[in-house]
Amino acid sequence: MMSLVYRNILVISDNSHLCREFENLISELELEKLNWVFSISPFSNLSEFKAKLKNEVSIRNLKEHSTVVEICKDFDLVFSIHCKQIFPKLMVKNIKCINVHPGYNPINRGWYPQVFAIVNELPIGATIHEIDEELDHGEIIDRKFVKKSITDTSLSLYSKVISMEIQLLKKNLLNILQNDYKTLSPDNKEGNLFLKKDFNELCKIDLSRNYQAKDFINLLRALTHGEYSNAYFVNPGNNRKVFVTIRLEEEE
Ligand code: 0FX
Repeated sequence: MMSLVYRNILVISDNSHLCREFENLISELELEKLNWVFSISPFSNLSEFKAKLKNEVSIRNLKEHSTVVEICKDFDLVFSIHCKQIFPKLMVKNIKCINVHPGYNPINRGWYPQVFAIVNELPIGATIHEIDEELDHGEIIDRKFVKKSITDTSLSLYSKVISMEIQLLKKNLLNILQNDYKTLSPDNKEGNLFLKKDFNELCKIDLSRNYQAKDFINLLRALTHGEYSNAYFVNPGNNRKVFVTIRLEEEE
């Protein structure tokens, strides 16, 4: 007989696709009997989440002290499924908080990990870890690399990482709910940390800068992500941004 330690569980997310996958996993593992509550950040699109999820969704602003106090009172476990709000100290000190991160900690801490993995030629994967007061930094519950190929763009690599996050959740969710797992603390806990401002900086292409061909192709691969307008240079004729993407095709 499975003995679940946690029963009142808050899931905070700003990624509706992954959140839906998480709901599916709850059904697959027949865990609906637990008290699952789904929330998003104030800046996410509530109607998008309402349309996608089976569960009810509400907004929780972690900058509001009263909200955090209420969470600490009402829940004994919190999952961040790509939640873009920083978890306040009060919360991480009082409740078990778990993060699902689209990077291999501590190599790929921070924002848009696959972008920086391509630019800096770093390995990449996914991680489930306990949340501490620093970003993507807590004790590691599980992590796994994905294969990065020279033809990957940000989007194709991101898809592999998302699949790995789902696989890791499938493998670890029951153990987490039973509080039955061993954590790992790497020697160099700091690793690499990249932020949104680093991404914004990468996007500006200086037309007078010299690059090695490999580095320039890597930069464009890293900034090519479906319909997003990321990399750009400024048209000297009219000062308007010109957005650039790359298409890679390996011969048969
Ligand atoms: O939810 P998420 O996949 O993840 C982000 C951070 O990367 C992650 O480290 C953090 N733990 C989580 C809370 O938030 O982000 P997203 O859905 O906003 O973007 C997904 C990918 O789309 C991103 O990795 C790169 C790409 N993208 C996104 C935006 C908004 C772009 O290439 N350009 C953009 O302007």
